[in-house]
Amino acid sequence: MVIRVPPGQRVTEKWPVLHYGSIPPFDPQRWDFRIFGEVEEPLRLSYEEFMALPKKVITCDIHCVTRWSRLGVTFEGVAARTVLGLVKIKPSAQYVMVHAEQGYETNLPLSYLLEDDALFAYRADGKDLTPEHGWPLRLVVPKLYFWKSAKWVRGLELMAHDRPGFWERNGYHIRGDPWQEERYSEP
Ligand SMILES: Nc1nc2c(c(=O)[nH]1)N[C@H]1C(S)=C(S)[C@@H](COP(=O)(O)O)O[C@H]1N2
Ligand SMILES: [Mo]
Repeated sequence: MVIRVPPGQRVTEKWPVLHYGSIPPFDPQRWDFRIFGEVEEPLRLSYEEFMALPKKVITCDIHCVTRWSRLGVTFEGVAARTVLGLVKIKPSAQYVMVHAEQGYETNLPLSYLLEDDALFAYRADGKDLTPEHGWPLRLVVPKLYFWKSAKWVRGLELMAHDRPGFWERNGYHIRGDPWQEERYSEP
């Protein structure tokens, strides 16, 4: 049997809503997605351009650091790999800061976004994402705790050195691997 629930997690059938701040408004005319930092040339995609990228569907389990896990969620969107394939990444790039609406940001090693399960999702379980779950676009990084899966995502900053994001500055682990129980940073 394959063990699907990381240590210290409880499975929930519901999908809790969890975020800091309020649900941002969405205006497709003003929305853009930017890739900048350690790239040969920064990129800006309009909403229309982003939505024209090839689609991918994944099914994965999600694990929140507050100890709920939801198993077998199907997400539809654009592979993070596909999005990153649109720029020339400098060899110096090792980490990424994921930027979302209202200044939310979260950091992760670039390697997680190049795995084949990392996705920028606009649908979940066969329906458009609801605003509280990140409409119009959220990141999904199944191999890390769910706080790394930024809702209302607007861009990626490639970085040579790691830098803590919002929750990471507020006590959460710098990496956040649920299988290693990397929940909080050492006091
Ligand atoms: N923009 C943004 N994304 C965010 C957060 C947030 O506060 N702001 N919270 C994170 C946390 S802690 C979790 S557990 C998940 C929750 O996603 P859900 O509400 O779709 O379950 O979103 C993550 N993405
Ligand atoms: Mo979370």
